[in-house]
Amino acid sequence: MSTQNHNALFDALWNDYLAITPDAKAIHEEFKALGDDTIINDHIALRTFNEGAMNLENIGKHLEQFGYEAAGEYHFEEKKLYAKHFQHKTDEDAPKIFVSELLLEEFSAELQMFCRGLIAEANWNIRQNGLSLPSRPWGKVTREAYERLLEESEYAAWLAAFGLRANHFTVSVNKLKGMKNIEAVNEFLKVKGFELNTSGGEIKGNEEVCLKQSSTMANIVDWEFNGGKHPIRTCFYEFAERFPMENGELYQGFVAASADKIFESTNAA
Ligand code: OOG
Ligand code: NI
Repeated sequence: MSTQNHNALFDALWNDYLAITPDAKAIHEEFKALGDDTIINDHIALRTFNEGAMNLENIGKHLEQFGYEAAGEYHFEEKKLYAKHFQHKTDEDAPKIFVSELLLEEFSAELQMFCRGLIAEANWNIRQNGLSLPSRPWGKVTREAYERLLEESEYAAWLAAFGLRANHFTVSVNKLKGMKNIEAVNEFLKVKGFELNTSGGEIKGNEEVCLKQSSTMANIVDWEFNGGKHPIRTCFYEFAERFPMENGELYQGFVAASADKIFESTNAA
């Protein structure tokens, strides 16, 4: 099978993301004004369920068509998630893709039943039209269903509302010309009035683990539910600074303890 161009995939994901993440658009403009005409993304992230045509394994196969391969795996016991990250085989500047999936069988019978309804819709849709990114292969959920899910899993509620789309893009701080490190990025964002995720500290990770990360809290946007609009957290913007390993190469993986806190950037206000 011939490899499809990943730039078109990222353009579609970026436009979809910007439309519901006004902070990302504003911050992107601020960085550009400081002299960075192109901003390189370190990675993006997708969320999914561990069952059906859109589980992590099937998303992985979809990403292979764009030249990506699996490169690391991560477990999140408390949040009941499993994740892998994917790297492009030849384009070193291509963003990595972090894909996590919700371990449905570890949740209540009620949550499982509700989510399996969404998955059945997704299976039908994907059988007809194939898997596509970004997409929400099921209809609008009700606000009541969303709030029931929130009680058990912020992740499940977010996924039910938004589906398969980039829940964040991540600026590569190493490649920013206008900012010297992640500490400077955070100071800049705070002066400009953006809300940062402080779970586990403003900066997650350190030089020892070869990765420092920070993120905004997801924007709050009026979202169309089945039954009407209601404001909820959409997507966030992340910043990552990578450090060299003992062999001198920049670390390219993720750090589960830090990722665990980054997930909370979409937690309810
Ligand atoms: C992914 C959180 C993990 C990272 O950089 O560690 C992550 C998510 O919120 O879906 O992106
Ligand atoms: Ni991330």
